[in-house]
Amino acid sequence: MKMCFRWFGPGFDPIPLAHIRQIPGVRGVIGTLYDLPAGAPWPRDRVRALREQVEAAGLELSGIESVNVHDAIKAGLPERDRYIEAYIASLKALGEEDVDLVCYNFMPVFDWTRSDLAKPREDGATVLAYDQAAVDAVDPEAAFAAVEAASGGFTLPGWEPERLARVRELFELYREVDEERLLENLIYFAKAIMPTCARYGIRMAIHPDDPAWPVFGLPRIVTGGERMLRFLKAVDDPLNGVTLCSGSLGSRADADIPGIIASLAGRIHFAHLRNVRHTGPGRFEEAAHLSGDGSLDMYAIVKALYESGFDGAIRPDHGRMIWGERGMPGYGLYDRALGIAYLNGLWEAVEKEGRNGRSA
Ligand code: DNO
Repeated sequence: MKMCFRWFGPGFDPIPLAHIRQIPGVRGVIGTLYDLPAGAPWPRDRVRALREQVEAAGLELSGIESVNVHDAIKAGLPERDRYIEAYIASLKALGEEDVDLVCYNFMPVFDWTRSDLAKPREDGATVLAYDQAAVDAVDPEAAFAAVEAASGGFTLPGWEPERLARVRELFELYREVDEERLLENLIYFAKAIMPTCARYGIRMAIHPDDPAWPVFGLPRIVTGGERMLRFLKAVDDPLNGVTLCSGSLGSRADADIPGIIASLAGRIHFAHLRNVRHTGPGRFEEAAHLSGDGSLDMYAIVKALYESGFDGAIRPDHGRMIWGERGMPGYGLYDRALGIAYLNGLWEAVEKEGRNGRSA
């Protein structure tokens, strides 16, 4: 297992690499070229500069999150092949710089969605929260504008301002796209990039939809274990895998995350671990990583990952905003560092139990 930390890069992420280096057990950074819009080919020299910057801080560039997929590919427009070529160029640039893990998602228009970016909790922290009724009460443009207004001046992943200007137009693209079409478009994309992934040994890790159900009437297809498995079977290449995101899958109160992990064993290339607290039908808020603070059994999740043979990159996911920190909602240093300390403890315990033959 390689413990990592997501970092958005200079000018975007207020957390210095030197601070990340001091979190016990963190070896890797999950980086990105945040300023490049979906569809732009990544230049190799930019990837190299990022890698060198991370290495100069005593860390390794363990993967990219995200190389975003252009909506023309997701919607299956005639110009998708041009955008797939650009995506392949980005993969080549990454492969040539020895980056072998890419996280992406296939959600139309929006990435993750929340109705509140700073919901106060009883402990004085704030967290990201979701309430379906609140989302149903606004139109997508208003939702986008509200997220921007509440972002504290930070650009949030998946909510880049250039997309805001085009929300209406983006919705139009998906008028004829139902879930089956979206899945076909995903399969078409994955098949087209696999030869390049094979050439460089790049593991693709699709991220589940968050929340794991359709939002604003748009189709969503990466919403649970069976659907992920269906995609993995359709493009049955070991490099075609998933990001196991406990918080996204766990947005559904009925998700059996240890069961999903067991069913996807061998194809989980990356893990995002965090807790979530279910507060009612279609409602949840984020929590500290500790099992007791939310609705997920983090011990069972870490144990299932270990027992599945998972040996890849793990990162803590969103944390609470605590101790007066000002940062990107969900992406503060303090609570994610606390999350790492806890996840490291869980991992050490399940690993030692496993070695002693006391489990599975
Ligand atoms: C949310 C993140 C997602 C994730 C993308 C992957 O904070 O987990 O934005 O990075 O969906 O492409």
